Amino acid sequence: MSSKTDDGGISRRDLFGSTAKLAALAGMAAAGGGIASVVGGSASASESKQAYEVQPGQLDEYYGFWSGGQTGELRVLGIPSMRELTRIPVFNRCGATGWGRTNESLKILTEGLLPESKAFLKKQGMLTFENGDTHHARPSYTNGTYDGRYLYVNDKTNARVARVRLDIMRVDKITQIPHALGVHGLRLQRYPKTGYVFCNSEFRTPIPNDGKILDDYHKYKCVYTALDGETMKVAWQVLVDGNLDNTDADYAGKYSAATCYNSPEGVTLEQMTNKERDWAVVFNLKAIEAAVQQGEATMMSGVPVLDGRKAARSNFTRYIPVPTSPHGCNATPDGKYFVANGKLSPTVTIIEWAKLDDLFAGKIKEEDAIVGQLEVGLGPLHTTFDGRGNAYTTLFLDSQIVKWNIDDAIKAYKGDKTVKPIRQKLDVQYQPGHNNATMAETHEADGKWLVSLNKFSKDRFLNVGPMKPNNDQLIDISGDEMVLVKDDSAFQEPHDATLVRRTLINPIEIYKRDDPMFADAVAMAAKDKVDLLNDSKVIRDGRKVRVYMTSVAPKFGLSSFKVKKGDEVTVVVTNIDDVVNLTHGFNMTGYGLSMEISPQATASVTFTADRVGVYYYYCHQFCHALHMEMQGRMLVEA
Ligand code: K7E
Ligand code: CUA
Repeated sequence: MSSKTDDGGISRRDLFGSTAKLAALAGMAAAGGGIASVVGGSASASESKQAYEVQPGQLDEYYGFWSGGQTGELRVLGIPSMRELTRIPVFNRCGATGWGRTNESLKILTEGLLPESKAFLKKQGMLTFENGDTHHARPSYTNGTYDGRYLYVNDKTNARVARVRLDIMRVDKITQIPHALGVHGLRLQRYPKTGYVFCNSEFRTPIPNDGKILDDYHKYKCVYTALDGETMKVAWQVLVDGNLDNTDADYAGKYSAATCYNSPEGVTLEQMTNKERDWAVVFNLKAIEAAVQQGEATMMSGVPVLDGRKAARSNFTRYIPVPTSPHGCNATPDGKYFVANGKLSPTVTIIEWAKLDDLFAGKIKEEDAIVGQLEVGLGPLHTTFDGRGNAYTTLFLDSQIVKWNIDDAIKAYKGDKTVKPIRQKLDVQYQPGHNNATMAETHEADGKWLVSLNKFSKDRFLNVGPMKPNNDQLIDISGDEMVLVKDDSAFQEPHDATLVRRTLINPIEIYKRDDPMFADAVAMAAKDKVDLLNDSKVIRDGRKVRVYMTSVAPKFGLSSFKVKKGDEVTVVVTNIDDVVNLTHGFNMTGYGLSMEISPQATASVTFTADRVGVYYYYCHQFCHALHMEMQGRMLVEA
């Protein structure tokens, strides 16, 4: 597994010794030692340069897309107010929308599963996985900035990627990635557009994972996946060494990169961290595409797979040595560099995209692609940018954000002793993971606001029991100094957030009747010769019963319907109100059913009428003064 580049090039002075490394790990587990003092001047005395209060009735300047972590959902916030505007159900179940229970959502949650998952779930009596773990949510790009079409998000637990339609803020496709357990890092192709959704599978496994190889972990493999963001089908996979963590792409459509830990390819903590170097793996997209087109890939599970492991000596990958266990991988908005964040090493490593041409051509060595390595503090996890040449790195162990200048860091690495790249360190409360600044992952980075997503809140909020909220802090970065302006509590666990100028996101207010979300229900109604906007009627088809009804405040089109015990019943509700904000709901008592029907939408749900008696359905959205009266009865005869 060793290679000449493993220990080449970089000064050892920036590395932790192995003792300090384990102490750092212990610190991570125990929420750090204490609160670090402010280095390089406290900002607490400074005033925010911008208004951060958004007055009642005023609108925010940015959308913030928050991953919902272990809840499996997404959240949409307004920035700078930090008001939570909505939630988007993704991998979770949601009573407000019926996500995970309606026919429309179940189709999306099941159709992209791998055959082996479908078979497994069936035996468990489940239709789909019922949890998810979202870490990285990113809106789609055209020419290096957000285009408002889609947003993609990973499920680390079940190796899925979901696509959200930003016009309705609902998921429309979910794909499970083959040969992967735990899709963690996710970033998008920026140029010419998205394009690829790059997915890191974090855990090494036998491929195929069919039980023939179990404990022989040297035979495990890891894949880097490019999903086609339009078709949501896997375009290709590349086998890599080590465990992939985070990923990012350039601004030219030529390369992507991933941080990679566990170069010793162990399975215990000691084994995984027993080397001083891991890698930033870089991927040559053109070489990969050419090989796939020429049929050089092995087809596995219907997906072309190429070997980009070191031993294969391919032109698909290069392994740039960086200090052990790097974490965040962040491309600078000027398109020139990406930064690998040290985590166990107190450094960030700056790698120049343009040097990759020479690297893949064999003209330079791996370590020569590195143009800077700056000591920033303890536990650097993620870096964001202000578009003015500065970078902001979270220091998990120091509980700080460190602001540093990219050009100065490069000069210092070249030996210039006159520059001081570190501009400021600001305490945050506490243990930050990701941070992100407004538009920072586009060529339009504008350096106004930064959010620090802190894992621990300890003393910052009223005590809510042993499990505390996270603390998402808003920081003004528009001036020379960072100024902390706001705390915002968050339920577990918003790993990451993206801040997007509001003019780039343009959701609709009322559904169009030809929306693909409910195309199946519309087609079913057409077969039944039902006009969804006008008809409310029951159609019996053997033991299948289809109940069509309209909803218009404050009435359902049917005040009752009758079925027989054991019938398979499909209720289809169409909201014919053509009024902004006038959403109705449909809940069936005793049957565990709930769904949202927004203006001009159709929603449907199927169940077996196994409980005899009288059951009420009611509208669950307070839609009218007579909302309580918006109800009807399902009569189930024995
Ligand atoms: Cu650092 Cu999953 Cu992006 Cu958490 S990851 S923090
Ligand atoms: Cu419709 Cu309440």
